[in-house]
Amino acid sequence: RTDAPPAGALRFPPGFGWGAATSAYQIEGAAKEDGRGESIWDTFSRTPGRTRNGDTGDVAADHYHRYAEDLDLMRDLGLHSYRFSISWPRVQADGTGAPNQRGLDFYRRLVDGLHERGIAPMATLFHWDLPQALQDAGGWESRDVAHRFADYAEIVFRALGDRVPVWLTVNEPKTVVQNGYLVGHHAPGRQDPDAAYLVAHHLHLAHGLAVAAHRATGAGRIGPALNLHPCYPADDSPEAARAARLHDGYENRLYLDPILTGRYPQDVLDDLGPDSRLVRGIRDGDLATISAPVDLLAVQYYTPYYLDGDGTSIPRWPTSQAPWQQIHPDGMYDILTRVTRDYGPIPLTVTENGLPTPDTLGADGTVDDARRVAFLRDHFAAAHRAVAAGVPLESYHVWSLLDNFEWDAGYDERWGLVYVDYQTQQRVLKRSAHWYRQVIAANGL
Ligand code: GBH
Repeated sequence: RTDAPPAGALRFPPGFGWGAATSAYQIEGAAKEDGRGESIWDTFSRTPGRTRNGDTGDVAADHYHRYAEDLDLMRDLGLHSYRFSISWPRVQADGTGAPNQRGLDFYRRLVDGLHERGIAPMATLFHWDLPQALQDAGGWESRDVAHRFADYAEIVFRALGDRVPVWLTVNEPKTVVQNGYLVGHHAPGRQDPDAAYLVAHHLHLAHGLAVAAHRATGAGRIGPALNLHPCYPADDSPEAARAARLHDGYENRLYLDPILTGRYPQDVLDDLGPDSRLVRGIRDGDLATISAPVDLLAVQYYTPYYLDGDGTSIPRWPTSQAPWQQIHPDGMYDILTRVTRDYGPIPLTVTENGLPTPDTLGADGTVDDARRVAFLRDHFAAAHRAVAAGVPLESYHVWSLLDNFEWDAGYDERWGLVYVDYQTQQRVLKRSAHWYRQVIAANGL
């Protein structure tokens, strides 16, 4: 193997946390077990035409049954931290009322298994699998759902207590807004811009109410998990500069500002107009709730945008197997340094970054994902430059630990460090996993 560069060429700070990430619906399967209710992703993926090949998360990587084996893989990799999400409908089948103990027990076993292996759990409360019953009651268009989320969060805080050192509230509210309510490629599959931005407000409110519940009943640290995108103007024109700035408002500041500054970005509010449901949906006190102090900010970076004067995103860098992803490692540096510059020295963790590759299991039993190795090496190096520039980055989680259900792309896109043969559920460490183990051991490249 020539993957390993000279040891110590790029050393991360002592104690830097190396991790990997997953989410419940994407890996667990066991869709009908132990009292789990249905989520909007069950409904969506079972609706013909919604996902590639009609794929669903019914079985996924069967992690619900194979979690002990997966914990051993994490230990073999040498992970310091594992980011997973908790399935709301496992904890409350209909999203309200008494907790389902069997659902909570699964996460207790998982968290205990992490501690036994010296791996720090990082739990996301919501990674898109809203209980279907709450969707039937209006979903995130309903302000009440934010309060139901806080109740759910409190149940989880009480059940897992001090065994989870880092909590994340809502994974990528923007993706719910854009893919769930604008483009419609994700559950609940709507195309309603006016609803979309009200949904953004209620997701922010859910975040803030969960932070309040955490201060009252939780332990450890808590923060939001935002996917951020540097937005570059495609030329030197003032039109392109303006378009990039507004796009930055919709992609980044609409999510960062309410939480970290207690204000919505005025350019976005102006662009939406005074009659938008977002503007009309903001009540007195909401922004104080939303901007309750957080302990850290989780950043997820996949791709930049490059915008011409019309605001059209134009391709500039090579794309991955995911057509939306342009590979631009400097974007990692740009977004981390920007967040620190504009929002102060809040502790940062990268909770997702990764690449899909068309992996196959070779006749010799290996999986050669050289492109993933190169991608991660370049992005780790960019993060290292950001740390050297003073960014308080404390950990980095690769998306993803395992190949899994990639939402509307189904099982076609493989994002894992670990290959999953879905026929047998056999796990095989890819070349990138072996390489990552060396990175972790060396604390650098
Ligand atoms: C993350 O989203 C998710 O948190 C994670 O669950 C997911 O598996 C991972 O990234 C990899 O995708 O259909 O053309 O409208 C990343 C942000 C937002 C990127 C939605 C893809 C769909 C573009 N994603 N977007 S499109």
